[in-house]
Amino acid sequence: MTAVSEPGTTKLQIDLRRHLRELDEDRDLTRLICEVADASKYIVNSIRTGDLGVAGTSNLYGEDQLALDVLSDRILRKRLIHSGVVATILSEETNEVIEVDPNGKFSVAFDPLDGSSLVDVNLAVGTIVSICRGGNLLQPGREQVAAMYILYGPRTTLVYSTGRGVHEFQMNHLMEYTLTTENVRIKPSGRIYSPGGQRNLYTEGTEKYVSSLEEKGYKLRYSGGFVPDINQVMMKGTGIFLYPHLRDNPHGKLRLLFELNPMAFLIEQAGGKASTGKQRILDIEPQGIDDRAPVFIGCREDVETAEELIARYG
Ligand code: FDP
Repeated sequence: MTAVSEPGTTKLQIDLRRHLRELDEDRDLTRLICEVADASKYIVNSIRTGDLGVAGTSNLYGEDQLALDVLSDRILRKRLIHSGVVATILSEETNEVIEVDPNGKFSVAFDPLDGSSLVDVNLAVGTIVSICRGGNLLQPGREQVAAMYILYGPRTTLVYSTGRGVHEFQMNHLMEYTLTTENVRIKPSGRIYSPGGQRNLYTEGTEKYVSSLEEKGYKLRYSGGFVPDINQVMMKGTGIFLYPHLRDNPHGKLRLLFELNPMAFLIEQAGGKASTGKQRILDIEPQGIDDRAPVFIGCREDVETAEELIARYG
């Protein structure tokens, strides 16, 4: 892989488009990633106006408001449709497949505002995007050509990979994304765990797993937002996030096409691992756009320990 700078170094002057160009990325893919980045500027603005946009209410001027997740969906969808390079899009918000252009190069699945229920309590939320070649959305995650997320926290950051490492950018005062960390790497094991789902519904394997982490002194860090929780693992370079199969729900909660595939792609690119507890997330053959799966994602050895305990105890 040709890196723009040495691993671990910081270059504030490189913007997203230049980074993609210097890595010699496909021009249409560059365009698509930059369209998503541009859309996120409008999304962050909507979040920051403090106008919570509860659907069915009106704003100061008596205009009808859109819920923030609906608004974010419209912003992103419009940019993707006008990019000129997209064949098919699918949003977590509307759950409808939109055939944009049969000659388009890419299919895009996205969650425009993941964790939107956290906006009104002022916790971090994010946008997640998965990009595959061709118009077929139901491809296993290993076929993704790129994945990215944008985290709307105290700072707005964008993390992307086109299969050549994982790179982090930060939005500056001009609302441009500039490179902050190139070639993000995750350690083999960690000291943080983020457990989703109700503990009293964990299976024996997951319960033994979480207890083993606690015995080893792992600290609990769970925000309830998938993007900030994954970003924590990514940027601290350590940790494990799980949203497991539960006794009353063997499929888990998180959705394969919009959440798990893009995050698994990014985490693997950074040297981590992502598993259902039984198989690699990126090898799952999707059966439908609603597919969900349990997930153990983060430091490689921590995911492997989960797999061992689940194989033994379920
Ligand atoms: P949310 O329901 O608030 O939209 O998949 C959505 C998600 O949030 C993830 O962002 C988050 O990791 C998970 O669900 C949280 O689920 P719990 O509320 O069950 O913890």
